[in-house]
Amino acid sequence: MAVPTFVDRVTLHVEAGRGGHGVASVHREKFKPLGGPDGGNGGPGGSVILRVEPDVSTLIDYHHSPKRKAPNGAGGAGDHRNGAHGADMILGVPDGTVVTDMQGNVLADMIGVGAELVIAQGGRGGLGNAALASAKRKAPGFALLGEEGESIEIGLELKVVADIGLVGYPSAGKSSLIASISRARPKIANYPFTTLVPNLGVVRAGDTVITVADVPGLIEGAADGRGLGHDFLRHIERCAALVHVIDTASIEPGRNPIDDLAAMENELARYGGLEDRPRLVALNKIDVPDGSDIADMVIEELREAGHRVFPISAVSGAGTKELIYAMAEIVKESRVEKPKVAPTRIVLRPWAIDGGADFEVVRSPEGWRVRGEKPMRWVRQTDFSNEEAVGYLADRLTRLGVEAELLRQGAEEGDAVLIGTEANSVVFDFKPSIESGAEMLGRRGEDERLRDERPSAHRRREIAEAMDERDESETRADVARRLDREMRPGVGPMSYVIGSEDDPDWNESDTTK
Ligand SMILES: Nc1nc2c(ncn2[C@@H]2O[C@H](COP(=O)(O)OP(=O)(O)OP(=O)(O)O)[C@@H](O)[C@H]2O)c(=O)[nH]1
Ligand SMILES: [Mg+2]
Repeated sequence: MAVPTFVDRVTLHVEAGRGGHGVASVHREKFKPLGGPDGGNGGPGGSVILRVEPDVSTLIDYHHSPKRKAPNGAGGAGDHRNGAHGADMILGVPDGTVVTDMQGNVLADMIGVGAELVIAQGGRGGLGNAALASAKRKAPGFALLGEEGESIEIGLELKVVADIGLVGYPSAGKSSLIASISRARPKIANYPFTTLVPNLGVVRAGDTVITVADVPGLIEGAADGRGLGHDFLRHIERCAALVHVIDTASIEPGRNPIDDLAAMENELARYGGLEDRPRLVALNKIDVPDGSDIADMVIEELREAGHRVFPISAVSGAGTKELIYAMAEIVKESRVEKPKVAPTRIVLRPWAIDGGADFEVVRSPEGWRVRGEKPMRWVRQTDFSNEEAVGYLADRLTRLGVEAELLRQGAEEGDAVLIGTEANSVVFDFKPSIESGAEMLGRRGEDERLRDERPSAHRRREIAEAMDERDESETRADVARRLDREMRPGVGPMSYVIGSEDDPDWNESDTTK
């Protein structure tokens, strides 16, 4: 089998980047071993974004590599350096791509060049300890973890966006017609099912520009899977009108324009949903003498039955102008009725942002289950190997009112409290009102030097003292610079990661306790 060049249905697994972790770091200068927290934040992970691109006409790329992951955010660093953002991953899709979840629910119908869908949001970066410092917690010895990026499996299905769809038996001349009236150059041959994938052509009729889709041929029983089946009819679902291309010169027994038209209508009816679309009938191949005779024979009957009929020749071009103008008229009318969606740069989010209460507490056999966007996010951000970080989580939950709600519902000390998804939750022992931040602070929080005097205050005092003995010509800035030179020769500010070997307070026994 030939290698496919057009694919209109794929399953794609996308994963956004994880956010970088924040870092717990302390600023250090030579004579100021504890300058304050300076750990930077992690960068957010890249999101995965689907975007309608004008030059993409197939989903083939995703057929070849059906897994895509956006880059992670970088971790924060000392000296207030934030981690780099993970770049967003933009996945180009053709106009008319329908995005579904694996249950088949439509998440978005992507129409119009530039339409965007953030399909997987990058994880937030974790805050570094500098950003976590507060009046109560001046030098946090922990940082928040970056969060996982969202990941989701989706279905992409292309439904071509065109104004007019050409339908007809194989070899009726659909591809020949589109080649004759537009610059599209589909394959044309005298064997059935030459066309295996839809072709789009742009047709001009005066000042109206319309797009025409040529789809594979239909045969009787297509709805039962005969021929190419009728799956590809999805590519004419969006069309404002259909043009029946009927072969007047067919030599196959049992074929004639009247029966052909009835057979096509029958298949369209079995596919369903296209009943309301206006139809035009093109009797093709009138350049062939037999074809012209047959066209003359049936044209009145078809018109009497209410059809708008156009005898044409895709090869000679006869009659195609009238057909084009009739197509344009219908399209113009439908555009007036249903004006084109103007804003193309819509950013859609498939998941509603939690709008209700911040959390809820429900009793389950395993214990008290806390549900809610915030508590779950906070748990994900918590480094459970760090007691102070766990204390910070407890504080946040208390401030949100989780503890009060647990007490109100009758939770008792020692009860299990679960936060997270059913499959993956963190279990706590309920211990009401003990873990307020100040008490939780470990060794680092006890460092009173930081409390008495912030580094800037200390420096101001140093400078003020030196000002009394300065040379006449020295300004305050000169004094400050001289002090820096004298007191910190050759040593610029630096920082160390808490718990690392550079941490002056670090020793083995602490980390193993
Ligand atoms: N003489 C004549 N031949 C035509 C005309 N239109 C198409 N043909 C011929 O009919 C054959 C089939 O034409 P295609 O355009 O490939 O037909 P199709 O409807 O696209 O067929 P499938 O893609 O197989 O469904 C080719 O040999 C064409 O050259 C016409 O107006 N006059
Ligand atoms: Mg064709």
